[in-house]
Amino acid sequence: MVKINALKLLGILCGSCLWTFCIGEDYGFQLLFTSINDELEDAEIRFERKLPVWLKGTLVRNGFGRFEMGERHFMHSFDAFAKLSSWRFNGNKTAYFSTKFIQSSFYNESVATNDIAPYLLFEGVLPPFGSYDKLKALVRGIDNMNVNVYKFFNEKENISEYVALNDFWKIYQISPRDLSTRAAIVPQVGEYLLGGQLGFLDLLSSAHPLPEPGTNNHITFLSSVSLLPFWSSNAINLIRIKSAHDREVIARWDVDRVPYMHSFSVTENYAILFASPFYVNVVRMLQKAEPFECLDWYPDHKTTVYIVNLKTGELKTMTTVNVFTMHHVNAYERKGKIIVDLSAYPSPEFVKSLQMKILFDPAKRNAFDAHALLKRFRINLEKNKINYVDREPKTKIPYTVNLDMPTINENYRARRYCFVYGIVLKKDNINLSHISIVKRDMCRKGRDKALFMKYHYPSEAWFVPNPRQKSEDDGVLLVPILDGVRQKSYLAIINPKTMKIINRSYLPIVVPFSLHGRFFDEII
Ligand SMILES: *[C@@H]1O[C@H](CO)[C@@H](O)[C@H](O)[C@H]1NC(C)=O
Ligand SMILES: *[C@@H]1O[C@H](CO)[C@@H](O)[C@H](O)[C@H]1NC(C)=O
Ligand SMILES: *[C@@H]1O[C@H](CO)[C@@H](O)[C@H](O)[C@H]1NC(C)=O
Ligand SMILES: *[C@@H]1O[C@H](CO)[C@@H](O)[C@H](O)[C@H]1NC(C)=O
Ligand SMILES: CC(=O)N[C@H]1CO[C@H](CO)[C@@H](O)[C@@H]1O
Ligand SMILES: [Fe+2]
Repeated sequence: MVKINALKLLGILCGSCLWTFCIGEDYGFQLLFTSINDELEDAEIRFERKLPVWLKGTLVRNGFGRFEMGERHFMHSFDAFAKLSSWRFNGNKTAYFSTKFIQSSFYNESVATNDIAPYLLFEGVLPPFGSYDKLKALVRGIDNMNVNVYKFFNEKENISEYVALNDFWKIYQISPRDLSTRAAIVPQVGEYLLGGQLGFLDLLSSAHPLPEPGTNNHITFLSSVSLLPFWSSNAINLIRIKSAHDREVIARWDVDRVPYMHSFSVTENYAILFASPFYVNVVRMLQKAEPFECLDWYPDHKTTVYIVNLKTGELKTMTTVNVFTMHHVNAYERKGKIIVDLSAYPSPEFVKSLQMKILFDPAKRNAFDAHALLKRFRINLEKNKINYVDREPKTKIPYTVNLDMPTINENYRARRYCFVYGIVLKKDNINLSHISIVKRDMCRKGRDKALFMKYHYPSEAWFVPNPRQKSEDDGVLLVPILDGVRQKSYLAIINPKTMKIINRSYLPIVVPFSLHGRFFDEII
């Protein structure tokens, strides 16, 4: 016994020396961005303590799985091959873990050729594609749906449809039970979209659709980039999703330049889009075929805010301060105003910084600014005015306002709410690897909470409400965390009221960084 412990200790010490020597003190952080090629289906996992009896359903998450193929690798982490992971809670104290790659055309072709196949990527590959492959990539578009999963309800057929998404119009249908990939879907809408009108690239959309309150529909947007700017103008379309295939246009309006937008907001009556001055440069896009190299940021320009009436399609356009956002938190209407909360950045620089070479270099990854700041915008439609506040209400934990990857109790979507859960990278404002899970109270001061464990690296926290919910934060947070010292991932179950880990289950393999996910309570 003593002998084993001594050996273990020696192992840990040596391991530590090695890690310290190689990569500073961020034990295991790199594993978040290291390929894990294994796949699993229904591996039984054990929680150390018994699970809440009401916790029934499946958490499905999407994210990164593989960062190279053959001799070629991705330059930007966002291009990693999509890999789904799921945790199924059977409701009898047992749970199963599964993880599989999305078998997209991009993935299949890459595996078959043992090389990264030429499809459009956010950034390039090394060694780079030749010009023929670049052209091919531009024509084929993005096929790697590694950002989010979502459920659409198809009223006509009375079925739920599960899809994997990226920031693009194309989606993949998936099976949440076994994580298998079904088919790619490129929905058709209206006559004047998608090939109906020559010279448009109907490409950019959102990986974050939102429910349309009071209906089974969802809302998203689609940007139409004109390839013949002297002939036709660019446009943004607000789209109603009636099923994975069935879409309708709520409104379409011309824009001078097409902004990159990752998410937006929906209230009972309106969709609100923040178009930051971060525009697609069409000419460069045609030359380089790498979206991240082809977006121009204007730090002195204002942000255009589009407010579309969901019922009438009527559009209102306003402007506000220069701001960049990846994630809107929530929005709602109150006393004639629209409240929109978002996780804001002073510029998109942060997104560009998530390149592999930066993530693997402690000095470089600690050098860029990773802090978001929650901002609350109040839109007065009658007076055509927008104002905003940040750092309100005050908090004793100064970094809870710096969260991104915001999630809320979805029962409070488009309604007045208080609690946002999120993660804060660089909690100390120094080390990217110092990641804290936080709870931010947008209503009252003094109720913010944070959970930080050194060498533990969490992804987005998903809130599952207790079905007999008594308060907004009555439920659990499910968070995949990489334990850098043990070099293993586990799923943490956190009590949102205290932000303490109630229990956890270590997994048979590492789950690399995952972006977004959802809990489907009907999948058991
Ligand atoms: C934090 O980063 C600094 C360099 O910026 C490094 O010296 C230090 O070891 C890091 N600490 C941890 C715990 O990773
Ligand atoms: C729990 O439920 C799962 C799925 O229905 C089933 O396969 C398993 O045998 C059950 N285990 C126990 C201990 O009841
Ligand atoms: C990828 O290959 C798998 C296995 O052969 C197949 O089931 C799947 O349909 C293929 N994906 C596409 C998009 O063709
Ligand atoms: C829709 O399907 C559910 C079961 O999946 C069923 O209970 C319900 O009656 C169906 N509704 C209609 C209108 O067919
Ligand atoms: C992390 C955590 O809270 N683990 C607990 C899970 O449940 C077992 C059994 O009750 C406890 O011993 C662990 O401490
Ligand atoms: Fe996102």
